[in-house]
Amino acid sequence: MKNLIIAALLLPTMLLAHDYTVGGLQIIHPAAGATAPTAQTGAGYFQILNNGDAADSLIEVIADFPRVMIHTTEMDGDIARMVHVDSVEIPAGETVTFAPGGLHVMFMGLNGDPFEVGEKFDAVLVFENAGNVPVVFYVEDITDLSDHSNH
Ligand SMILES: [Cu+2]
Repeated sequence: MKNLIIAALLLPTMLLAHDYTVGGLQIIHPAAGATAPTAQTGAGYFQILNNGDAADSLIEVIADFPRVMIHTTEMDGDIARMVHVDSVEIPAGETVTFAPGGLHVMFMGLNGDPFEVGEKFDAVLVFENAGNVPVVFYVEDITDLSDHSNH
């Protein structure tokens, strides 16, 4: 990840909430959880507010990893399972939260380059109506309750 750090942003990340507004959508604080050194996957989170009059859908996330997917977490008895979702609707007037234990973006194929606190990386959130929204994920110390060992 080191080549993706944005050198200009050297301020303490914990103090900086960041957000992006496009049309009626507001994307709040994209953040990814720091991973173990050998992790193959990392997870990203944010909130999306839809202040507009029409629903929109997050249909894809693009970033510089071998594979990026939108997942949700479903409970199968006591076992949390990852389920791939094709799109996430953001209804008008509502907020959708990506958070540990629920919806998340899965960055796959870290291949020995783990997410470390303080790093940042670029991504593009692709919405059906709002189009491509470039964002920066901040890597933070986020407790991930879900088990990512099997994908
Ligand atoms: Cu996942």
